[in-house]
Amino acid sequence: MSKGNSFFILGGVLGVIATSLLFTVILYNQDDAEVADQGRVLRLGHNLSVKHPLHQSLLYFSEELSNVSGNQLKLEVYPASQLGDETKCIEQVQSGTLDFTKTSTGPLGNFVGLMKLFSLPYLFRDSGHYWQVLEGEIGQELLSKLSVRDGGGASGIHGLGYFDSGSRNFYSNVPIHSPKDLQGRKFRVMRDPVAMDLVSALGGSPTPIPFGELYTALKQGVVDGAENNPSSVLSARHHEVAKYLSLDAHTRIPDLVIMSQKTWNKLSDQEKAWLEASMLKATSYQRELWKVSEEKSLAQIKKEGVEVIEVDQAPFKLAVKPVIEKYAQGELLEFYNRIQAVK
Ligand code: EAX
Repeated sequence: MSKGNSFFILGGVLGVIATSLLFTVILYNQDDAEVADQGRVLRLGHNLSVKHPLHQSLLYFSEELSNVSGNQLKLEVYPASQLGDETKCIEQVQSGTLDFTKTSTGPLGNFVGLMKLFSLPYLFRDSGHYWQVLEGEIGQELLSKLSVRDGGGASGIHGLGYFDSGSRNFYSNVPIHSPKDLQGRKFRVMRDPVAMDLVSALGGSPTPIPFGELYTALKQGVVDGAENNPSSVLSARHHEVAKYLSLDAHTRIPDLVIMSQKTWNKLSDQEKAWLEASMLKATSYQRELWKVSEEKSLAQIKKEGVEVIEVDQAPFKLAVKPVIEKYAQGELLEFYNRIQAVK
């Protein structure tokens, strides 16, 4: 090979390398431009209606996130069980096919046993006690424990923050004044073993049904009643098919915004900070909205013909004691005692 030829070949090779490098740089910059332009889009699925204050709070969370990140991190909210009921959404979050869900801690107890704590009857004295615990050291500790599954190891879930979900009360097609009125009747519960035991302890038959299917179940008489807060009753129009609501306030189970640990791990520190800041704002927004909504919803369902019954809570508290004894064991008992000690 002559000197001239090898120079020619070398020149060709260098040319190809330079061209590929140039294309790589152009393509890389284009990718970057796209991320900057469109932002990262995450998805959240939940089971409540668009009329529910929780949905409005999630939209607020999404707006805050777009604002604080200058549209670099966005959240799409899919309501009304479009992406599945609560348990299905938790499973998807765990496996990483869904980024976020808003769920009651009720069904979460099947994934992280410690969450059953929140389903214990009369755990909190009132709304003040509830928020003092959730916003304090105990609440934050419990939130971080969501990432650990029973017996150690990762759960795949990252807890982001609590929302108010008020107290849960029985509503039915018959008036309930005391536990004996539950006898021989079927009550819908979440997919939550503690809620099942609670209804049984009061003498009723617990029937787990996804929230999105409950209207039909009540209408068709598959169940005689259910238990929830006034905002959920009204926004799902259950008051059309259950004419009595008893203010027994047997539980105060929080709603939670949870994330897939896989998604969380993919985010930059900046993105994580944006999420935390928006969640904090959404939490205070939701608390205010909740207070108004709870009162208004109760007044509205009364206006639409529901009889609201003030009950003596004492016989309810007495009947559910064995449920507390059954679940308050080990670590859960430690948290139970710490919560009771918060004044
Ligand atoms: O998270 O299923 C239920 O009864 C829950 O209260 C509802 O999904 C709120």
